[in-house]
Amino acid sequence: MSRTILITGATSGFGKACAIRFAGNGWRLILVGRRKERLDQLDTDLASQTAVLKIPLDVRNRTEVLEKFQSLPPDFNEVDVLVNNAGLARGLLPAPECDLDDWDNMIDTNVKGLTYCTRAILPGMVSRNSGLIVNIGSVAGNWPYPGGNVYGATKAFVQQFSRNLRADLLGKNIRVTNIEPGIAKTEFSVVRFKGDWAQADKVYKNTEPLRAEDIAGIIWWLANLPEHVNINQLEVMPTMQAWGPLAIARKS
Ligand code: NDP
Ligand code: 8X3
Repeated sequence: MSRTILITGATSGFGKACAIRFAGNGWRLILVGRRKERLDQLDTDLASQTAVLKIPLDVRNRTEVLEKFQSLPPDFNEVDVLVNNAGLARGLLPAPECDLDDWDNMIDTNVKGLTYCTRAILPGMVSRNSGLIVNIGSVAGNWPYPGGNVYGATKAFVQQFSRNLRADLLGKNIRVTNIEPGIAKTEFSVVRFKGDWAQADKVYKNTEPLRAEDIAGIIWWLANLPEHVNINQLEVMPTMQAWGPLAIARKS
């Protein structure tokens, strides 16, 4: 029987690439995102390859997440892989200048939304004693950078939440992996810079970032590892990215 993957943030970037990768291999898809027209388009594109269930919702809506994820139709209610990918950065300003609405948005989506999705899907995995949860963290959860303030902190939450899930699930046949990508060309920067494509383009100018398909390939690899193997965390950067020196303020 074909297996089922639930992908949050399937309308773009990593999530969309992941949907395409798994559809091509016959997995049933549960696709989640706010932009319904994009879910419809993906459904149209992939319907010839596999069965698709579209769930247009905002992961920040706790009631809706729980309602929809806990009443999946019979063909889709055994989720083998949950990809907690929906997320965003808003702004790159220093903390004293940040908009609190942006901070709320990142915390509500990257932290709270991710926990709602996980909590809704976990009991089914536990009762079947089988499953894989792939959380999408970030290098920003490991390494601070100017303007990363709340975004990086939400991804540090994802890292520790992933590890704590492993601790709670010890003895069960359920795996949890936190993927921590570096710079990747998706709609991420357009969202971070609130629709300013010129500013977003500068992020990727004259370099070779990761591609969404690279992350989809890693998720595919994770889903096909032997069940006794758990990758706890996986930090991945493009070859053209590395660390800089620590910053030092000097008196003039
Ligand atoms: P994109 O902006 O291309 O995709 C983000 C996806 O998240 C979209 O499908 C969007 O769908 C969905 N999403 C955002 N907010 C919500 C919400 N409230 N409810 C439901 N879905 C939501 O960016 P990426 O593919 O790059 O981002 C995917 C993940 O990867 C994020 O968690 C991001 O933080 C992380 N990441 C990205 C990196 C990068 O450089 N690109 C590097 C490291 C991590 P919709 O708007 O339709 O709801
Ligand atoms: C996205 C990567 O470096 O822009 O999580 O924060 S970065």
